[in-house]
Amino acid sequence: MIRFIPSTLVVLLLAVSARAVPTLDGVKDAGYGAAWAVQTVETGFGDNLNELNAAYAQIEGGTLYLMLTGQVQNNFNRLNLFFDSVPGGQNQVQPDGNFGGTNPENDGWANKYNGMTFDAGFAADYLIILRNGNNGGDRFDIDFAVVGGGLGAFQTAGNVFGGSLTGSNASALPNGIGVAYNNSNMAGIAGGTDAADQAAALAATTGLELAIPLSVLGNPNPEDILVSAMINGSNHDYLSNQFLGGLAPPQVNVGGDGAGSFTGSLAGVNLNNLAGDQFFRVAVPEPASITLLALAGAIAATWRRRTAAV
Ligand SMILES: [Ca+2]
Ligand SMILES: [Ca+2]
Ligand SMILES: [Ca+2]
Ligand SMILES: [Ca+2]
Repeated sequence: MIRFIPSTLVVLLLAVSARAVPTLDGVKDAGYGAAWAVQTVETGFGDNLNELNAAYAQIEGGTLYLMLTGQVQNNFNRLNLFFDSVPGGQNQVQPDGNFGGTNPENDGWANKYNGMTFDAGFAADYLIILRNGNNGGDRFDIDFAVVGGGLGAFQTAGNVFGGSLTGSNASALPNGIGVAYNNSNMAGIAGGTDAADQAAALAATTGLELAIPLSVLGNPNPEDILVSAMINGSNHDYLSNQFLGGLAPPQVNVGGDGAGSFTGSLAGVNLNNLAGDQFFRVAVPEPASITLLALAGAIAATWRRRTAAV
């Protein structure tokens, strides 16, 4: 009895510390555990070309690892990830600093998103833009922007995989963001507008993987990080129906007006008018020493009571 309790604690501690740091390779690691968002709608942008099957997250050593299974087409369509991780931010997106707003001018995103409204409860603070295609050779590009940070508040890096659509780069941006892309998914959800096969979505294991230092996101508490992921056209002005959190089926592409029309901007998109939250929470606190200590205390108390009873 006396030896049983310490060994239980040792096993517990080993189990918690054994979770491996994800490998940045575009393949979902086992350590990610359950998905934080699963696709709800078939893709309107092409099966196995543009689809977001599910989202996984893990925080290790002050870095958020984010895995989105699926792919974004090699025609420079944009996979945009907005983060709400600190107080304030933009629930309705402003134009860039050259057009009366406060946003950076990188990639022309802000003036196309100008007027788009996120769901209530989401006010964007940061944006990561991912795209790939062939322009003077195969390439994969990444941007990071501080929403509301002013014209120059961004970083951009082109051809981060060295002449390839796919690969891994652990320091793609100067701020330490790493990215990997594996575009080999040939399963997951199907094309269409109806309800997605969520079991198929959960079975997909390849796609986009990011390593994001929490310092880049304002050093938030892990449970305070919200992500709104969406596949957009190459000019940031025509949204697909691929969001995480997902849209309610049946759902055509969102387009620029929320109903699939091209309008030249996203000003007509109000995500409050589309059912569900088009964002998900990354509720993955780091292994909490406080929780472990509390658990150890509870076990020790039980042991003392049992010892006293004997
Ligand atoms: Ca991986
Ligand atoms: Ca915010
Ligand atoms: Ca598919
Ligand atoms: Ca919504």
